[in-house]
Amino acid sequence: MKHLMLATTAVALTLSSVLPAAAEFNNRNIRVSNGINEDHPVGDGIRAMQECLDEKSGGKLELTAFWGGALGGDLQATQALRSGVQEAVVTSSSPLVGMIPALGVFDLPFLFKDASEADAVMDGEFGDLINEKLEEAGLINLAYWENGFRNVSNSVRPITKWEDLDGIKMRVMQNNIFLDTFKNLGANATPMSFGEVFSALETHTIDAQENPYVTIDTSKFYEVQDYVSETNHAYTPFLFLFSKPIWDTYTEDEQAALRECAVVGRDVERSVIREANQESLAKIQEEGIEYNTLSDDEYARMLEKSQIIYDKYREQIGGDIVDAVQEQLTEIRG
Ligand code: TF8
Repeated sequence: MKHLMLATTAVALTLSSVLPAAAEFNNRNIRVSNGINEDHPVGDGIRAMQECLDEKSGGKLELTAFWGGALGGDLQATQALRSGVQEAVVTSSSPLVGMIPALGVFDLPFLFKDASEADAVMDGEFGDLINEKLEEAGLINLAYWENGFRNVSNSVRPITKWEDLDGIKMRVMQNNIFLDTFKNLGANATPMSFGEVFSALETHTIDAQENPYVTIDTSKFYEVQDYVSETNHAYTPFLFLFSKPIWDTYTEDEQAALRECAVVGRDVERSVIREANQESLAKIQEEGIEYNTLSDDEYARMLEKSQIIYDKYREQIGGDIVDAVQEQLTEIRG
């Protein structure tokens, strides 16, 4: 009997080293928290990601998306990931700067000139460097999706030069770099979580906010704003974050499928959002928003005025991080 067992084990061992192991997938329900609404292009990205997961896992890995901050704001949801009580969140990097200072690099004003620069930086070595910092904080970044270039909306006047921001009560995301950038331009800036913005605009607790056109559209800010000015003052990525404590209990096959499918979703989301941006701008204008751009000279003055933020926050972000992004940008710009 003992011999038989040993022989069986030996055969099993030989077989397992010869045959590829069957892919290991368990039934997993993955809750994905979103601050934005379902008609935002992130919705398209998540549907594409799910199709990819269905194929790879035979329907075992299932995403359940929550919208409009139903599971809490970006910061709260991210904390839930770190403590292992929620699987995933699609969040802007900016509200997380307090826990991961290196993320502040993306808040440096006028860092990227266009989306292709942002893609190259996020999807390249620099993105990996930031992912390491996230992992140290208990967060696995599956991929960089797009929130996008940010523009100022308000209910007071068109912003045609930085001086027009003077005294405007403006909501900014919850970190010092954004706060200081707009204080430095003369605004009366105040940090606030995204979920509070609509009603604060509606009640005139604040006059202004800044977000990509798609968000101004899908979160209906146009209903409570009169002007949109194309400032393109920052590009914020969306991070597709996964809880590291939960991640560590998943099989290698599950992890690989999630990483690969998050990239499939990313490509769909980016392409949809880049088209939707112009459609959203047209739509909010039809809804009565007055739109303006800045002249090249005024744009250059705003950029120049904002350079002080780079020196002020270099140390907090990490000199190595700021140098690394600037080196990569120099390379890209040739
Ligand atoms: C902001 C961000 C948000 C997103 C969203 C809540 O202004 O741009 O729109 O992070 O997921 O707070």
